[in-house]
Amino acid sequence: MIVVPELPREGARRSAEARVEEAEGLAEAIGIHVVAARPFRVRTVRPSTLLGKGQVEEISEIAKGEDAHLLIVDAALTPIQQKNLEEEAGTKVIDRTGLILEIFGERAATAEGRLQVELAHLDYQAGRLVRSWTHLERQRGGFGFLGGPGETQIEADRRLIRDRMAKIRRELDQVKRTRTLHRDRRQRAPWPVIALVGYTNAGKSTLFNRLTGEAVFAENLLFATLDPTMRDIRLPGFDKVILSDTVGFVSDLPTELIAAFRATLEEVREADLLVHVRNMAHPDREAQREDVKDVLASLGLAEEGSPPRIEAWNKVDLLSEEARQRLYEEARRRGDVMPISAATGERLDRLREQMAECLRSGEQVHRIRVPATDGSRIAWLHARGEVLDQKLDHDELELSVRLSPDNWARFQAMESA
Ligand SMILES: Nc1nc2c(ncn2[C@@H]2O[C@H](COP(=O)(O)OP(=O)(O)OP(=O)(O)O)[C@@H](O)[C@H]2O)c(=O)[nH]1
Ligand SMILES: [Mg+2]
Repeated sequence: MIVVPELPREGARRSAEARVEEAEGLAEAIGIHVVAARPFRVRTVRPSTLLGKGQVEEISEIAKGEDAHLLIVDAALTPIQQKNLEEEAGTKVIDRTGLILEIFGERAATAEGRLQVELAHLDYQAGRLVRSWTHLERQRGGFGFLGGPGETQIEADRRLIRDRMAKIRRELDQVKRTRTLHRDRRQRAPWPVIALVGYTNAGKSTLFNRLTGEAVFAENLLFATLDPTMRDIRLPGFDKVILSDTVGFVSDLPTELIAAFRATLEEVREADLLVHVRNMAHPDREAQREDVKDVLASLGLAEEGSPPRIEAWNKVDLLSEEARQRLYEEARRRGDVMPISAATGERLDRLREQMAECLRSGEQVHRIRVPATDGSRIAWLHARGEVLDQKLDHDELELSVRLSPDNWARFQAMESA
């Protein structure tokens, strides 16, 4: 059963119904069969259980009546609150962070993704009393942290967890080095990169498939995509542009996971353009937009020099004619947004044009090699561009520099001079 606590400080940023629906979507994303889901308005927080005493009793009643084995609380619980709730409600309890970690645990497909999720989960677990979840494990099988591995963790003390975390970090470093090598190889070619970002279920993968002609997993499922995928696309005036589909964001994304996924989202950080895909048919689209902005900011993408952003206003096919016309109107005035439908293909040509235009006017990161002794050219690059990274490779200096198209052209002219 799912409980969505409406806390006093939260205000009315999003509707209770939409939160219930999202929580259900999250639970269903890992095959949990939901028997009851409802909001509870919390007027004053009872520190020991978050929810009020009467509310917990009511929840316990419903859980018994519905024969629910698991209580999902759509909030962040302290370890103590979680334990107290388990005792008072008579079911296992998992909070929003735990639920999201579960989903990521089940979905992460690459070695790196799995390591990162495990790291995030250990971090979360280190602060909690570990329980056994064997009933769920039997029900679902799979990778879930709810089960098997949890058993061994029961005996494990924090020290063991820390040792494991240290080991995972070392393995991750190794994986990252390999990946950087791959990326270097790709980036030496001067193709611009566009990354699709946005709230989970906004339609990023559907748009990705439309633009690339590929068939990556796009489902009406929260967190359908976890690992970034990249493909070439053609845009007007460009031989080749690389498009990247990425993991979707969600409100209250566990901080452990933000840290863990920073590396996976490196493609996003190094992109030349971010296309923020939004589900314009969602009642909480504005709140979702804020959530995405928050996550991007926490990834260091709100600073100057970050890639430019445009918004793809997706799912306009689901809107009334009148609402759709309003969006078209606004888009005409603004120029940095494009109403589209990834499902019907509506206005995708215009989105392509807009992306191309943005790339042309925007700055780009170039990977440049110059002889280490060529002080004047190195100084020029530092003066004209933003040097993101530089390293010495034998007697050459390899720099990642963000340059305007003008300066890039000037530099190339210098080089051939
Ligand atoms: N009606 C309509 N449905 C769409 C549109 N774009 C995507 N969808 C549907 O929305 C659901 C989610 O689409 P995805 O492309 O998987 O969304 P995503 O942003 O990649 O989601 P995550 O990978 O979970 O972050 C699917 O059921 C799509 O068919 C659209 O323009 N109109
Ligand atoms: Mg996706």
